[in-house]
Amino acid sequence: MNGQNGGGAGQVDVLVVGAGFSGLYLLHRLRGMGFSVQVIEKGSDVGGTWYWNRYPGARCDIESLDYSYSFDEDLQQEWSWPDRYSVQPDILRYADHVAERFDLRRDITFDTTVTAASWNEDTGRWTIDTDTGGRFVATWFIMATGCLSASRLPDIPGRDDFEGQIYHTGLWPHEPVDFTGLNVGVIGTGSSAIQAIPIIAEQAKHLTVFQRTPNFSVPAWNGPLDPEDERERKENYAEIREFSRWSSGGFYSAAKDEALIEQTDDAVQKEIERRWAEGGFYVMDVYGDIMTDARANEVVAEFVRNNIRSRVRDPEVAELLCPKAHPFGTKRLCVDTDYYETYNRDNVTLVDLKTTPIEAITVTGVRTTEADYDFDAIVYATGFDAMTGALTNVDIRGRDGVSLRDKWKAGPRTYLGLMVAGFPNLFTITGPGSPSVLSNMMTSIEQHVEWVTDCMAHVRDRQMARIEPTVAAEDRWVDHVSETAADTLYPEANSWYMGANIPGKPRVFLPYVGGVGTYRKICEDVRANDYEGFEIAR
Ligand code: FAD
Ligand code: N01
Repeated sequence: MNGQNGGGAGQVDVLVVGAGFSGLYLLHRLRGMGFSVQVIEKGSDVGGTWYWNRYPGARCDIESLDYSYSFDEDLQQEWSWPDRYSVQPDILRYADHVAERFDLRRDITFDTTVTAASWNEDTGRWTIDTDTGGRFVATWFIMATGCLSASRLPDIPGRDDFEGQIYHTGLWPHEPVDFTGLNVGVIGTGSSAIQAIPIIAEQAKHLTVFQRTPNFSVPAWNGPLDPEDERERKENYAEIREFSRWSSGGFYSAAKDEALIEQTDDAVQKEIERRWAEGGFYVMDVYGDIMTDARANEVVAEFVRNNIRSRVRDPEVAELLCPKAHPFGTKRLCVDTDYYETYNRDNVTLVDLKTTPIEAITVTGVRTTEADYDFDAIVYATGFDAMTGALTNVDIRGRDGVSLRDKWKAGPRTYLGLMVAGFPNLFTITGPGSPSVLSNMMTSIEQHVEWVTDCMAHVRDRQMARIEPTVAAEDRWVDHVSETAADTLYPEANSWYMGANIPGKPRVFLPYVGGVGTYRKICEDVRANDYEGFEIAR
């Protein structure tokens, strides 16, 4: 069962799909509990997101001291991050270190994609097929396939006609790409683009950015990790991690409950500036009502717009870069280093696709309704089929052959984002209906992995063989997730949180917006109440 590469087949207790941070921790923990485990990974090595997203400028936007595992005290004390927000190669080096440290690779089969899985009611087992002809039989089937792993090229007419170099940020080549002296077009202005654009602009002869929707981006204030800060954090790591587990966003930030609209203008200005000076996501925690009250949100939104206006010299370009059609934070906040300043360069042009949409990709570049642009290279920073794409890419069939794709036609249905009625013993790590992408994913991954593995051990220890949610519990949870979102401003944006970036995808708010701590409490109560909402059977 120790296939490093190639097809492989056999019987195991647990089949895990994906060797990102979720899959690695699952493997380590399940092994420690005495389960036999096989991990299948499409890529040639570990790291998931950080294996695939090698575009220039790729880095995390949760501080590395938070965006790292907390489950092993020695690991978190011994590992040192060079930067406050680490670059992709450093995060990948960390994933590699974890795989080596815990000897994980021997149970991972690389270069293999899981294509189908079906539940056999008589045997109480999953049969899992791969693209290399492998077939595995497992009692437990865990999709650790990532929320942002199904990268997406938009269906623009003529897309395959372009004869220059084509890149997608989420499928970047392993060898460095040098844009020196090239005319480059970047399509998209989400988090990936905002990180890549300043660096591509430094290399390229000319860079043209095609923007459909401007995003709110805040400065990271990145730099080398302050040794004193590191020492202090590590001394208090246990406390800090525990705080994060019960926080709203899963990282070390004290969210303010007070309402912005009840403060004086002067106090608000000072508080936003204070949070702004901390950099990145900390500004989201500035007041308790900014994601629920449009008036409060607009105050922060205008603060960010004014910052854009102060950073971009050409007032027309600055206005184009100012988001006005969606509330602050309702599309994922971007965190940048010198993004807006890049538009002050002579070799950078911004094209507003709202007024001049793309008509086609041509042999030589991009045609909008206004002009033809010729490029040596086009970079698609066009994102992912988020949260559900990697799950529905696999033909998963539960009881009576019901397919997950069919069950989720009108939007994903899960209980707690963890399990699906009709699909016994299938778990989805950071699945739709859990806080996942609205949080520091490391915190959410650890919480899910620990809950799932404890649940499996519980079923085993009771001499039982299967667990699945009831339809009633699932229905209640789906309603709760959408009602919680409806109380916020999030549904107002055409975001990937809403499935709005994929034509035809149902418009449903995908993650659970109740907060990491609240969600953890719900999951712990479910467990304490003998897995309330689940049926456990022999
Ligand atoms: P992934 O890392 O996505 O791993 C899933 C793995 O499953 C992939 O390797 C994939 O190849 C494999 N897989 C999928 N389908 C199949 C299949 N059918 N068969 C075989 N293998 C399969 N989150 C944060 O909290 N903070 C950040 O700063 C942050 N930065 C990010 C930056 C980028 C560029 C991106 C894209 C995401 C970022 N995220 C961030 C989210 C990030 O995805 C998570 O933090 C985390 O890395 C997810 O880990 P995972 O193991 O759950 O999924
Ligand atoms: O993808 P996105 P991403 N024509 O979907 C545009 C995480 N992440 O890869 O907004 C023209 O956000 C699209 O336009 P619009 C993070 O969670 C984190 O950037 O749909 N444009 C948008 O501008 C993030 O949210 C980091 O109108 C088209 C862009 O492409 C998530 O991954 C870094 C188009 C896609 O933006 C995804 O980010 C990177 C079309 N047909 C990623 N189709 C960190 O910093 C799409 N677009 C940690």
